[in-house]
Amino acid sequence: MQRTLISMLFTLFAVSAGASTITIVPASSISNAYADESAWVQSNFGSSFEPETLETFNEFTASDTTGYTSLSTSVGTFSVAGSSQPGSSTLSTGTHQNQFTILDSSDTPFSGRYSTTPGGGNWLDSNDITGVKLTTSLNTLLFMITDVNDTGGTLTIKTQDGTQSSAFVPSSTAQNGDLYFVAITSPNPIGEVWFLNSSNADGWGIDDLGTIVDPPAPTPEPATLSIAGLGLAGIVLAKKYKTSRSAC
Ligand SMILES: [Ca+2]
Ligand SMILES: [Ca+2]
Ligand SMILES: [Ca+2]
Repeated sequence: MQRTLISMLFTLFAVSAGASTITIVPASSISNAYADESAWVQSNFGSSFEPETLETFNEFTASDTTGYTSLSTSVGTFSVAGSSQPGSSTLSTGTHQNQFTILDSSDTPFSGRYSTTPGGGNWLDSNDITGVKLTTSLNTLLFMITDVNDTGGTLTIKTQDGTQSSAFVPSSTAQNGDLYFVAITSPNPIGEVWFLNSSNADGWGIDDLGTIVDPPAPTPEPATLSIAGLGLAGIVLAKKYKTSRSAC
């Protein structure tokens, strides 16, 4: 009973912290994650909206020896968060520096992180550093994230307005490589999103970042247009005929 009350208070606190919301949904497979994404978009914005992927990281070169402190992408700029710590040099490999990396399945020194893009390719990897920041002008940000909290760390996602969540629930059967769909939405541009890890030996991979779109209604078929055009021409001709007859 007391636990319920505490969790209710905690929920209220999380909601009142800021205008944005963070939704974390565990997924059993990549296709399941995309189904969760579509369902979330439709239930929050209506059936005319759909998710649109903007960043697959496939335009970058994957390398476990090249790291970044800042990287401009289609959804905003990723950078190393202030006071971030480098990945452990004994427990992780990668660049051994306070940098994040772009990896693919042949380059990765980490297990359980992968591209969620259909057909494979690259992802952005935390390289086990403890803080990554994304600065974005989007109001709604959608993404897939892998390998969270599998070796004792806790990942917290926090937005600029103070909203935060660490509601990752690893599956007991497939903890290494666990996949989540995450949605962040705000009435205003989200601004900064922090990915803060409690351990420098428990990183994660992020991929397929995007937003929501409301596709325009399909344009009428050319045949329909010409029929409509003929109808309009008919009305004009009839009017002209009427006018010329009344002039007689
Ligand atoms: Ca990818
Ligand atoms: Ca792992
Ligand atoms: Ca991990």
